[in-house]
Amino acid sequence: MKKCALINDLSGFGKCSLCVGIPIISVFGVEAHPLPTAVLSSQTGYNSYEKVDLTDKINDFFYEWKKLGVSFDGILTGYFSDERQVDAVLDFVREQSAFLLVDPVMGDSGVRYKGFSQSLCSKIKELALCADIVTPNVTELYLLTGEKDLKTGAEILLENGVKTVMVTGIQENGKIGNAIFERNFCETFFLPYSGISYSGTGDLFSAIVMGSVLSGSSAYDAVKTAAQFISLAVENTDSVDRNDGVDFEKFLHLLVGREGKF
Ligand code: PXL
Repeated sequence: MKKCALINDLSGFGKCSLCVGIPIISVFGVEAHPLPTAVLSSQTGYNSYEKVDLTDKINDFFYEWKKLGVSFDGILTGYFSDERQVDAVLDFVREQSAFLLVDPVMGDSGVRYKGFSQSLCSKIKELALCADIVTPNVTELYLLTGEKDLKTGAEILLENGVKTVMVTGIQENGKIGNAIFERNFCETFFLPYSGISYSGTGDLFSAIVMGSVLSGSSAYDAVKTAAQFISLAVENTDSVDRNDGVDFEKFLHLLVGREGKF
């Protein structure tokens, strides 16, 4: 079976990060191997939460993985709570010849998430530039490139080594879009927008893209699969609080055996 390392946090409430990544990657028939960057009682959008930072353990975890002699087909990264975590991942990525998808988790709706300093964002940018696919939302693309224009921002990443840029959460004329940018190619897919931007949709997006690509789909088909799945899950979400995330569990079966085609 293919193996995917998932480097992300584990949050008890507010469906996101590893709680989303593990089931999604598994449903594609790919082994999910999590490495938690932090353990939280809930994601940081709630007013109060407890957090255990695992920065001091990350190199020990990688060391133990290396002793096992494992190699990965894919590495998917998400939330980091410290620059030193990103440095450890940069070393690990350079040692593996895995397909790298970096979800540059840094902010949303025009603001940085709590705890994301300028220097942490710069480190995440360094990692993002090593990636095969980067999946920023509109805010993160701006934080990565300083560009508000999506095409110009995506081109900066492409010119600096990224193969595919997928921009999520593009709001236009009451619709929500996801765009794919590659050298000399770009396309945006729009779907109806409910008006609520739920937490965790970025994590769903990056995990579905990774699962699709590792099961043989093109990046183009992977974006469509992710966008359609999230749209369906959002439409059928009961949560009143955006922090609770979307009810993706009800639709996991739709991804089984799809090989990236929804
Ligand atoms: O979904 C992004 C995310 C991931 N992990 C943690 C978060 C957030 C967004 O707020 O707080 C801990």
